[in-house]
Amino acid sequence: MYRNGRSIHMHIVCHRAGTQPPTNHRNFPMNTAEPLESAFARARDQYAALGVEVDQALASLRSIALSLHCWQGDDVHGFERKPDAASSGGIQVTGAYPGAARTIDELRGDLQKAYSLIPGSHRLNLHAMYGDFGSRVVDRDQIEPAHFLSWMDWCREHHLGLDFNATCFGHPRADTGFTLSSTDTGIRNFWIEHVRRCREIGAVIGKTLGTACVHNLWIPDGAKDITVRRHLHRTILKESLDAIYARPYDKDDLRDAVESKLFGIGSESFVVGSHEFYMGYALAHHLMLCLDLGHFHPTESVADKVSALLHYTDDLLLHVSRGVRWDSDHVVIMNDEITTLAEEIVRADALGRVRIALDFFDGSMNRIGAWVLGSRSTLKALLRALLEPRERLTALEAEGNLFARMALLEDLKTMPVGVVWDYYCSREDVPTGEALREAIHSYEQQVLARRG
Ligand code: RNT
Ligand code: ZN
Repeated sequence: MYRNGRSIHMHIVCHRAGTQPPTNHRNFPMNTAEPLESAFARARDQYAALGVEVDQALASLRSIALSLHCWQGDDVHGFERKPDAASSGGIQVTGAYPGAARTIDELRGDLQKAYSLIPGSHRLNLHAMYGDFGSRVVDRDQIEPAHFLSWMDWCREHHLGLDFNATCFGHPRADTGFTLSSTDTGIRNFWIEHVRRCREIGAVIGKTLGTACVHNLWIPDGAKDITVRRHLHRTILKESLDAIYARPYDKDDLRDAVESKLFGIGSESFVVGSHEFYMGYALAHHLMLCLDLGHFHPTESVADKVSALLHYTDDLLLHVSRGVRWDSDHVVIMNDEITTLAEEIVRADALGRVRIALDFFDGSMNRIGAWVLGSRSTLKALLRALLEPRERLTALEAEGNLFARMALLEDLKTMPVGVVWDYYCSREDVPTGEALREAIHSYEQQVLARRG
């Protein structure tokens, strides 16, 4: 069995009185005073008493592949030779923490570090602007599978599936705020060509790596102020999508997703690709709908949409993110949004029908740390959901014993999920606690600090 190219072997060294703090074989000190193995055995018994099989939960967790977004590593810059500077397209990265990746090799090194600190086997999510263009200027309507061959090789080498995204922002032809819904035929056709090529690249990626590539489409189209031609822009977007998705691909190679948004910077009053627009389009055309946790009203529950939409669509794409005020892309932490989302997926028995991608970017902290923390928080939320005594909760609800249902749900919050998590990390050969912080710190000192 492989994880990121290394063979997995379990190794737990128990604490011996009077010796150094216990470590695993990679010399990471462990968190707990009690030997992890015996703490885990007690936790397993506690869960078993509720009818929960911890080993089964861990096996399910191990099978979940998160799609890690390449754009956290360099603040959504990409590797294009840009003839001129262009607008951000409604997304903005703040923060000037040193050490952002400047080249493909640096980004790959950082990603490798991040994967080595996240338990499990995962995927990579690439944006079109991260192609291997060398020193050539390759405009977006000229990109080809050849520009992504080195990424495919890298992913194969590291046992990673690869997902893909059209990049319809950060380009002079996106400066009006409209791309696929532009009233300018030249602009619209340029972007249609770009997205068509991205789907083709995605299909090549899926076929080459033997695991379907999810191609997600998000466009920045919208306007700052009151717009009177909303219907017209949506008509144009629909026509563009029809042109883009006219070409069928084998679903084993390519899965198409479309992502809505509520508002962006510079598109506060009108977003062409709203939730209703894309939900309608995706359901009518059998595409995947992408729900980004930061793209809805603050009191709207994305979790609640899962069991509704899964009645009408085979699968869903999630962009796990954290909205704070105007920003939809803060680093994911284990908050209510993510824990209820995980619960909804697990309770609906929908792990096999949901693709989980990460989507946040923070330039104010160690970027590898941000990747790792967001990924681990997502996995931890999923683990907590997998450790729920589903049968018991279901029975209490069916009996109408609503007090007991609530009391059990409250008890679960203080069950030893942390011990199970630490055990899982140890088994997967990744550090926890202080050792994790130390691993991020030493990579910063040894690698990131050397970047100008
Ligand atoms: C923007 C969307 C989109 C982007 C990435 C970079 O609001 O969330 O998914 O974050 O494509
Ligand atoms: Zn997103």
